[in-house]
Amino acid sequence: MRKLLSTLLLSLVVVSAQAAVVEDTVYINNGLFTTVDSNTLPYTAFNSSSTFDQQNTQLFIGVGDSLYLTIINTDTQPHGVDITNTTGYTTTVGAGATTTLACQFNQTGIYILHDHLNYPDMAYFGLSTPIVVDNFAGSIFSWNIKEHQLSFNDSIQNNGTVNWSTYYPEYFTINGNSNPAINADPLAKVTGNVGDTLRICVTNTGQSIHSIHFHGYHLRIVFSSKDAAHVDREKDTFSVYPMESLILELIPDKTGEYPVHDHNLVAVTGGGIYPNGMFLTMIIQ
Ligand SMILES: [Cu+2]
Repeated sequence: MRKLLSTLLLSLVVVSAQAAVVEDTVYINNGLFTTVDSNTLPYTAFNSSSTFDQQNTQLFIGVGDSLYLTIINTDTQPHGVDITNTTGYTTTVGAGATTTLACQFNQTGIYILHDHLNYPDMAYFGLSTPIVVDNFAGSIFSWNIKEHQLSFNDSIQNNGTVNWSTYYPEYFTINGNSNPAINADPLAKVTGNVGDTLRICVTNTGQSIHSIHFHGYHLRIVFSSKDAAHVDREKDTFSVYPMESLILELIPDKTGEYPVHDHNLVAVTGGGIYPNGMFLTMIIQ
């Protein structure tokens, strides 16, 4: 018992020694999202500067870190700020206003910073991005996966209502890009060497279920926001529900170029054209 206690105390000391204070600032910006076929749709994103970028900024912190987040709303309407699977971090930020949020996460996982007002409309409209909490020292890739329906974005931008039972998205993106642009994003493009341990964070901030299929490999589930019982399962296809997330681990044992795509094949299209959707390749050397 005493040994157990001292081991526990020791591990507490080790955890607190690693924890850091992280300060970050995100801007809420309204702008135009450009699709793979050069359509534009209204969009609102969390960005790292006051310039609109359709690629949401993602946050990465260690387990036990204290995150002091400043949120600056450059939009002309108020927005909500909330974090999935937490309590006590819910607030709002007025048009042109700034708010701060202090939070801490004590387990490896992914939480989604999002706008909870008119839910899920604004979260769908772009205001949803992962906060990855992981002390993993190797290569971490992170995919914010999403789908888009032009008419829904037009309607939300004009303060209209949308009928989710009629949702029929025509664009599918990872970190704001469709194939082939996904492959130019170092946060999305999985690259590594045989024997490396790679982690791939998958966060679905859309409103459709996405089923991600890895060719050539099985990956181990390190974290599942939806079902903790799935941890340690090794599979090649992973369903990710809306506003849910997974951390997957891959230790490649062979070289090659391996496709990854959404097994729901409409999600590999963009504006009806294949393969301009959720598709990338992993490069193992
Ligand atoms: Cu496949």
